[in-house]
Amino acid sequence: MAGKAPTSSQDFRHALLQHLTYTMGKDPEHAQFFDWRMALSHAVRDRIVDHWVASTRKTYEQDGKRVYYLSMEFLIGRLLEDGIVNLGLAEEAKEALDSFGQDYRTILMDEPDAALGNGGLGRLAACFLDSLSTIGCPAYGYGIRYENGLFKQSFVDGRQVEAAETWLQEPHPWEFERPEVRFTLGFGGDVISENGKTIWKPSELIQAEAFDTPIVGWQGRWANTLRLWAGRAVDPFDLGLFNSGDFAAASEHEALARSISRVLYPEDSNEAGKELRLKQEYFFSAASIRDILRRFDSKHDDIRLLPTKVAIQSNDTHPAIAGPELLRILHDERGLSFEEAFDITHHCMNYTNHTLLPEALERWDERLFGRLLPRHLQIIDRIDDAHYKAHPHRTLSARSDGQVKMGELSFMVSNRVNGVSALHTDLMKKTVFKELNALHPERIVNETNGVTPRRWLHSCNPKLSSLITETIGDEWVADLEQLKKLEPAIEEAGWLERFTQVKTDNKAALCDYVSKAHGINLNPEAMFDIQIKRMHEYKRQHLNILETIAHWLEIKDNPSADWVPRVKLFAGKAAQGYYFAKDIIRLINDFAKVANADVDTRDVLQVVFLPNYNVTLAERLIPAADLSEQISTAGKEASGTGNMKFALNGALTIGTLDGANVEIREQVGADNFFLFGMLADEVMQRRMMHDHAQQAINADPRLARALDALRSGRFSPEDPGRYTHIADNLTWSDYFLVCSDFTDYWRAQREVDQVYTEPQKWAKMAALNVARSGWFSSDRTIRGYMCDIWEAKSLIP
Ligand code: BZD
Repeated sequence: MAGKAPTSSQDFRHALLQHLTYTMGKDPEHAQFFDWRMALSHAVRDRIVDHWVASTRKTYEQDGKRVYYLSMEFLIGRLLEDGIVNLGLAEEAKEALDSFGQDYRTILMDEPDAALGNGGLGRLAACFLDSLSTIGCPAYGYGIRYENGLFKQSFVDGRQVEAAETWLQEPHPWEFERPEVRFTLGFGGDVISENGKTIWKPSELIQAEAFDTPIVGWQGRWANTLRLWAGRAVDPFDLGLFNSGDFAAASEHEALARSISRVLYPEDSNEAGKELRLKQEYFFSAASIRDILRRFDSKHDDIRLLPTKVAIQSNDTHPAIAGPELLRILHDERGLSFEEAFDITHHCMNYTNHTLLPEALERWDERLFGRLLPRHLQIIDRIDDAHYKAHPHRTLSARSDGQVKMGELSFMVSNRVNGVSALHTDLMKKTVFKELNALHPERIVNETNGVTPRRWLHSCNPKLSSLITETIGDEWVADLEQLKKLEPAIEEAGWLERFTQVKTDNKAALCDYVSKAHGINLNPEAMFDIQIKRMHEYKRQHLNILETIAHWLEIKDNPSADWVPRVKLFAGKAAQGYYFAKDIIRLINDFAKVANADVDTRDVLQVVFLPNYNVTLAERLIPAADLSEQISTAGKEASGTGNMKFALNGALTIGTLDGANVEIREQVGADNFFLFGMLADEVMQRRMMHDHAQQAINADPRLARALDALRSGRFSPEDPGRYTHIADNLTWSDYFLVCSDFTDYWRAQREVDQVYTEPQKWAKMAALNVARSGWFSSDRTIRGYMCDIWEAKSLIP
């Protein structure tokens, strides 16, 4: 049956049994969850492959423009349910498993979560893959097949402990190894001149081998490819060394080559400056460029047509070396003039910026860069020279102060540069790319992020999805703006009650999970207030916990008052070397221990930090949220995408005017959003005051009391000084203006409490958030890229 698409439950049952028997070599009597999951995955995969082959064939036939999305990260999570849902096979799969006495959910949950990304940037890439396939835009995702994805997080005495992630330990059913697609890449060595030609002679060679994963869109109308590269040695095994008894040295080349695709570097890691990271960036960018050219060459003789067939998107600057690499091949290897090579490269390349934080803008020491990529450093100098000739008064360059600046380089090489929310794009023009924008005012465009409704509503929230489909039909899944049609229903008798019931059921399901997985019983009647994201000072998880501490102290003053019960949930990972962020995790855990044990307060306030945040945990938490915490310092969060997922699932946002919060508030209406805090320009002004934090502390006794509680050691009696440095940091430096925003945050939180006591009002606001979040579909974002940046077309008729 393999390769033939099963249609009915009967067919599907047969396909399942075939794979269990012939792919897994198991008898149903003895099959484990793993065997059933693999058999199911293969049955679904066969069906996907049919669409995949048809799409690939059509792409070759039509020979239109292809989009290449280069990203160091694809945070794809689990794929089985995605495949089943997109193909509309859920009923068939359930029935087939049922008939063998297997539980569908349990089998789905057996799949490891592919965490090939750190956070928003990687998850955005995964949502984009889903939308590209749903829209039918011929596209390839290119990245690295990390053997170890983002670390697993656990807590020991409240502290984050990291362990290696091992998603590839079990066979991965979704990928196809392509041993025939291999490219040899070089590092180091010399650049020489021969007969007037410049030739790079690398001293170290490595191979990149392709692994393909089909990505099927909604209703299987199109499927694209995610191609991930794995490092391989050119000569994997030295028989001479082995025979001489040096077994370890005999395989050393292979071990070294594999290390290039071994680990995902964590965001903000102090280690990120290491040579291996730069090697990873060149490795996957160079392999992808070769693959793109090979595909182009198979159909075309005239390289000048490249920009009509190829649009390359660099997801942040991590793949920025792809530009100089393409230029090098066109100029050095194919003999085009530098100017022509640059022109072609420029018309193929585009760059998305995801941060304005100066410390996060990628820069490389020019000595390291020149040692690994000597020819590319020369090419970057020529790009600078050419830019200088065209714009003699400019002061910026891609290489200066002993560094190679990947943001500036990307800007100069790219045809279009985009920000990820309206505010962020505006700030990009005013700050980091001010000078370059003045020279190239047409280059920067905005494409506000979005999320795929298939995963982030249809799959993760089946009850809300059913209610929506019953109310307005099912076209919303591929056309999310249709959610607007819910608005009249919200006014109808009984609808809001059903909507509220869905939330109640989702909260009960989360309580059940937390109880089973962690032995903690949450109060299902309470408001579920959730902050889930990477741990970072600018995201201000410490503002949240400080306000929670202040609130707890007030409850303790008067335990019998009429408090609105809350469950505060946190989840998120801190980079291994980011000690302040790790201390905030520990503080939340330490405080939770004290507060959750306090008989005076525990009925109205519970605090839980759930370990090992990943895509799967987000899928459980978001449908159960009442309140979404989006409280970054204005001007610092480029967009956010979690904020969109929460609104789409009927949570209300408490947030600053930062990133895409601005557009969420515009869409859902100011009345349906709890706004607080300074605006981006007020933040900049306020920071100029040397004593901004002390002024804020002096003006707000609640804040002063919370900071005193930190200093007193109340939450860490065994080590009273543990959090003094956090209190000191906030008092004396407070770069992210936690203290200055505290009072208004407190005010907004009390407004939240007030509205929560009026269930009708709350439910209506939440329902309006769902109805008005259609614009945040990544389908809309991808259509924007196709039109404004790539000039690409859908091949679905
Ligand atoms: O990108 C995030 C931004 O912080 C979010 O505001 C935004 O919504 C998303 C998507 O545009 N940035 C990241 O996730 N960045 C990283 O993960 C990262 C990874 C490696 C190195 C540097 C940053």
